[in-house]
Amino acid sequence: MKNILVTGGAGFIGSNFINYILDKRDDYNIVNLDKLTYAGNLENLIPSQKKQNYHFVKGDIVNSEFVDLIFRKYDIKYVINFAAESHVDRSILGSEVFFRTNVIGTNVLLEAARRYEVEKFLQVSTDEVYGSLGENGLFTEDTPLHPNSPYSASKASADLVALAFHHTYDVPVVITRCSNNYGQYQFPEKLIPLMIINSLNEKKLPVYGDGMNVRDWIYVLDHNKAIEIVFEKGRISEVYNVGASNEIPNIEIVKLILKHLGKSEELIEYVKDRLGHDRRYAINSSKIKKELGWSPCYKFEEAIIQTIDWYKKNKNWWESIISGKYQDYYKTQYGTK
Ligand code: NAD
Ligand code: TDX
Repeated sequence: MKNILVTGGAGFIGSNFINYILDKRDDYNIVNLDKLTYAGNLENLIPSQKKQNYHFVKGDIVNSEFVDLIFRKYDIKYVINFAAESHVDRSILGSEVFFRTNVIGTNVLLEAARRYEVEKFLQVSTDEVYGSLGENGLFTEDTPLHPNSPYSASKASADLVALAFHHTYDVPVVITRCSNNYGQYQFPEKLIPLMIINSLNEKKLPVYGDGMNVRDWIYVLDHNKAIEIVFEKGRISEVYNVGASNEIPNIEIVKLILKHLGKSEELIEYVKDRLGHDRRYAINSSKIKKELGWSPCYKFEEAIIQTIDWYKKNKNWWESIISGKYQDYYKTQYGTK
């Protein structure tokens, strides 16, 4: 039995990971440590909740005494760190909590990993640490770090802390850097769920700038399969890029959503651009493919339709989220409710 601390497991990618992994493995004992910020939602974990090898603990990764207690109580030997403040726009509105959770929190976990001599520490990172691309080229693992937003600067810092803990103390760290995810349970502040939900509600769809910024989209389960394989077979101190070679300008995604839902393109509203908006991300994943045998399984054309239909069918899930505090965020970010 592997005792694995999964942090941030009530968020979008972490909850999909836990549900996926516990469905196929009974040799993993998962302890999910999550602060339940606005982005954490235990409803995402209903498929896992009754399993004997799943445990939930509410807590903050920044709290070192509490983290220490969890490592001791559950005899933690492995860590997969998903916990983070994850939204670029919120980091532009206020960056402090990003550095607290993403940098200090990762440092606290690494200190505990060192004390308790963990056997592997997987840091879940992002392609945004590389900055922005021009019209050509792809991010490889050797692309210099050039984060442009407070969010990506905090994630790049966390990567450097993790690598330093390997270099200095031999903590067995491995890092994944994935491109933009989509799928079920994604918080509706992110492009795809926001546009789906606004379309369903016949609300305006706020497209930043000229809508031609490009993101490289991957289905969340393909990302999670990459995490599984890096966790099992990834070489210590290495970085693995993860992406599905699926570059799409934002406006095309927005139009695809409207078309599938049978809504008018008149709902599109071009709004003021995001500050410091990265123009293009695109990932070269040949290292993880060649070395570890991973490759994406899901076709964008099918998985995006499944995702749109999931939000259509699961109004209960998002209706409670978009009331209350989300409305305040929306007003601050978009100037309208
Ligand atoms: P999310 O915002 O949906 O979930 C984050 C989770 O972390 C939430 O459950 C939240 O409650 C928890 N959390 C936040 N602060 C915490 C703290 N101090 N202590 C404990 N728990 C805390 O994020 P996500 O989209 O699922 O992203 C997960 C990870 O993957 C992040 O590290 C992110 O940087 C990375 N990532 C995301 C994407 C993407 O497209 N969403 C792509 C690449 C990498
Ligand atoms: O209302 C919007 N209008 C708009 O045009 C929103 C929310 C976004 N956009 C644009 C900005 C980006 O070009 O859509 C694109 C995608 O935006 P987000 O969904 O906010 O994602 P992004 O900023 O690319 O970051 C995401 O991918 C990498 C995740 O949020 C990060 O956690 C991850 O690390």
